[in-house]
Amino acid sequence: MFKRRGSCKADTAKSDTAKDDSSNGAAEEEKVVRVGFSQMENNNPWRIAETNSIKEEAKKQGMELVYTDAQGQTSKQVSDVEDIIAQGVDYILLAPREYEGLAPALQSAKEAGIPVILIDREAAGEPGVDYVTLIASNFIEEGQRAGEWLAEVMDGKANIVELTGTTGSSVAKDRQDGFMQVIDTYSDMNIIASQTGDFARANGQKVMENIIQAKGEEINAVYAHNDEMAIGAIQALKAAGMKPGEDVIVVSIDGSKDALKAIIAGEMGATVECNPGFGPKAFEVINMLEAGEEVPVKITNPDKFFDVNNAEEFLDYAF
Ligand code: GYE
Repeated sequence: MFKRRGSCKADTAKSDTAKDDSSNGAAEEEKVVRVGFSQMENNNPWRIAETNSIKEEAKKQGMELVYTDAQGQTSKQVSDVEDIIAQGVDYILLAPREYEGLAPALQSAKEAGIPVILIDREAAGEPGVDYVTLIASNFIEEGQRAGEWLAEVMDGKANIVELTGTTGSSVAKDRQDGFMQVIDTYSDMNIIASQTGDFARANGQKVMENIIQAKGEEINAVYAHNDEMAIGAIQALKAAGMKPGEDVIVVSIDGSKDALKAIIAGEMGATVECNPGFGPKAFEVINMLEAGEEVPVKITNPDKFFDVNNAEEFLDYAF
């Protein structure tokens, strides 16, 4: 029998009664679990890897996936979630583009009695009440690790360009905060420019081009909130006749295949891993809810760290 959503406090009594009713016999036993997945965009390899991981795992689990892509628009993502709710799914996997912006979607799902599992970013709400759990990396720690590596390599002295992620996202805020916590302890580690590249390669390149025009040779380090923007920045540096890896040390986050290749080529210094393979964990949580088990309100993914010492070794592993 199904003990669907047994541990989610967001449940309404009404839906529990309906779902827990095993008197329907065989029909109920065979019911396919339907999962909505609201993706925010698919504009970089990290997102595509995450989408594929969720799709593959849904298939493996024999569950039906109702999938939407908000194409980088927070307002579309809110209406995507409404559409998913209207389709009467059993669970929603939500990768929220913005922290505050997706709060209304959490409320709509709560009103409909559909448990939401947040993946990879946070949205404003109370864990265990407005959503079941958040599966994500520790973004503050990612920022700290990038900062520590940079401070060591630069001997505590650097003029840093920071390329930030999507404005209003929990991840961009945390990666900035974590990095600053470390940088602030060094008097000669300074951010000389900080602008958003929206987690995209082309934007990272464009923003970096402008910053190079303003700051030129003053720049000797780049901290990008993800690999795509770091790679865009490397392209901008090269186009301006500067040597990434020599004149300018680049550190970022994600651990993509392209980033590891850039490390091997000597153009990128290091990248903190942020693994996009959310499928297995997300569906493990769904299975736990199906079994009526208690789910922790936060599930933190472990992250590796890649630099010149292990980039080659992990090239196949990377997405
Ligand atoms: O680092 C980035 C993506 O939310 C953790 O978003 C995720 C970040 C990831 O677009 O590449």
